[in-house]
Amino acid sequence: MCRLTTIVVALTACAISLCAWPQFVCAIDEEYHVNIDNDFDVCQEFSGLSREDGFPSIQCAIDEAGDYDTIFVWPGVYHEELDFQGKKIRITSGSAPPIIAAPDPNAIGVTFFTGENNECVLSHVILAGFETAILCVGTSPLIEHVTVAENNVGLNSQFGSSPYVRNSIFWFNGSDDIFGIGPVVEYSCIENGYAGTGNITDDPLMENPFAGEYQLLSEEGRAILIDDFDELIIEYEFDQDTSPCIDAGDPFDNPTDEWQPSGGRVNMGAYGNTPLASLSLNPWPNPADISFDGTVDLDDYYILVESWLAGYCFEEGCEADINKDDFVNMLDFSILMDEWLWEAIWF
Ligand SMILES: [Ca+2]
Ligand SMILES: [Ca+2]
Ligand SMILES: [Ca+2]
Repeated sequence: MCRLTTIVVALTACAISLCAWPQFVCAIDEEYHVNIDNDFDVCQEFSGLSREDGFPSIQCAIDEAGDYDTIFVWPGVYHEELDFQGKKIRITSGSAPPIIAAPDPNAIGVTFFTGENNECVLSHVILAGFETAILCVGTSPLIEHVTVAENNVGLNSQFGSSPYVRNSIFWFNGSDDIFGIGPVVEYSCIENGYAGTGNITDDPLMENPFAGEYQLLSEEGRAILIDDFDELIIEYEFDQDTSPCIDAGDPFDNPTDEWQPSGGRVNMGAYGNTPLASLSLNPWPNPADISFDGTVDLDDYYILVESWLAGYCFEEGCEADINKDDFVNMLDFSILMDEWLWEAIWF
């Protein structure tokens, strides 16, 4: 036992010392940032380690990243063709989903042709204007919460590929949304239709996709990003219609990144499962879960008791008034006790 401990300590010390040498790449999961506001031609002038010092293009970040790193792309329109290079990385949004737009009409948006598997993830981005938005050649990446609109082909899957697409929207693509054999598509809105659990073909009612506005219409509220530097500030516009893609994502996904009312279920598309998700007309699945975290337990108890003792609610909408009779009292407390230890299906 003593010898084993010594060996472990020695190996750890060795690993630390090896990490000090630049030729050894150590397995530290890094977070890289991409910021379109930085000058486009000079990748090397930026570290990519913060939003302010973000790389000027997404491909700069892919080139720099190693396996298990995450690339946060900050808002803006990026005219690029991307190659994942077989790296086990996640590309996602830093705030409002970025638009990856075709630099020319023959361009391919994102190419997976170096053995990518489901540890290679593209999420929370919009792909628009490409000949082919996503091309898989013998690969099986995970593609979730993307909006793929106004391309010729949305996803082209070839040579034994089996990409897994979920919680996404494919709309206004000229010749086909999903082309080729092998894709598994679930909880997605596909204009031309595609077989798979939870898929729909209803008009997603995006705000104005031809003007670059891909958010989902909602009578309850469509988010407008006011500021995302010091703190996230969002205001809401109210529409005449509500998108069928709201609360139509995978019901087993944790929806708590969406602001309330979220309906307790993620939305499809690039904005789904982010603070900028369009708001829901559906109630949270259990009104006794006052804290909206998916369980009824001490969190909720403390909020209720605090409001009860004070004689009023602290939080907007008075969630502690579980039965909505304008009082926080024993009736609400008894509902909470009845629901004690309830868990949402995604918990
Ligand atoms: Ca929702
Ligand atoms: Ca709770
Ligand atoms: Ca009450």
